[in-house]
Amino acid sequence: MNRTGIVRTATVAGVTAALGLAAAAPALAAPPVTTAADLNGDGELETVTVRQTGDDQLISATVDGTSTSIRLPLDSQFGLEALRVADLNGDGRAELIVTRSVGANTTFFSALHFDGRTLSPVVGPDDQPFSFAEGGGVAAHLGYTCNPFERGRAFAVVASENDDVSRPTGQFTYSGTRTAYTLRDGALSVQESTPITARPVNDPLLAVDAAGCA
Ligand SMILES: [Ca+2]
Ligand SMILES: [Ca+2]
Repeated sequence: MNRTGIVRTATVAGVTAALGLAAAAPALAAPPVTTAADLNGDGELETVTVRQTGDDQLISATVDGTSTSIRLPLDSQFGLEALRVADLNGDGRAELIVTRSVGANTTFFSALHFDGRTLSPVVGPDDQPFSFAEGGGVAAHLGYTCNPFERGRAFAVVASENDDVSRPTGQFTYSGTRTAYTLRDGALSVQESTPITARPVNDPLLAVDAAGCA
């Protein structure tokens, strides 16, 4: 008889039971989610924390000993989502991508910029906090990436709709816009806006990859 094997099995079962109990315990409050990002571009990572405060998410960081925080609405149905760290202009200072709402197929984001003292929303050409999306399911093709531009990067956002969802999946085409932005001092300017007309999903104009901004 292999006694060692029995003991091991019993131990694994005990651990599983313990984990089961832990999982069944009621969740009191979502724990804060931390992310490391070099906000000021000095080569040292800062810790950025996002925590739920009622219907909001409070994003806070300490840079060079000074704390900064900003409060944004939270999709309370979905809960806290980790921040994405990006460098939208390739200047070595991180921007933060914050999940604002989560739909069945589409996630909406805004971006934060650290100006040397505080975190503030990245604004679009209209001077309003910029919003962008990823996903779209069958009806749309949405996303973003970053591409090399001059000595840094451009931030490219694709927003397109399926031309005819009644077609077979392999024949879907999308129309919309691919807009490349440059980010300076927390504000986006349009570098290039390219219409997308009835292109298949594998067309380069539709290419998006969030990792391109990491
Ligand atoms: Ca730093
Ligand atoms: Ca940057």
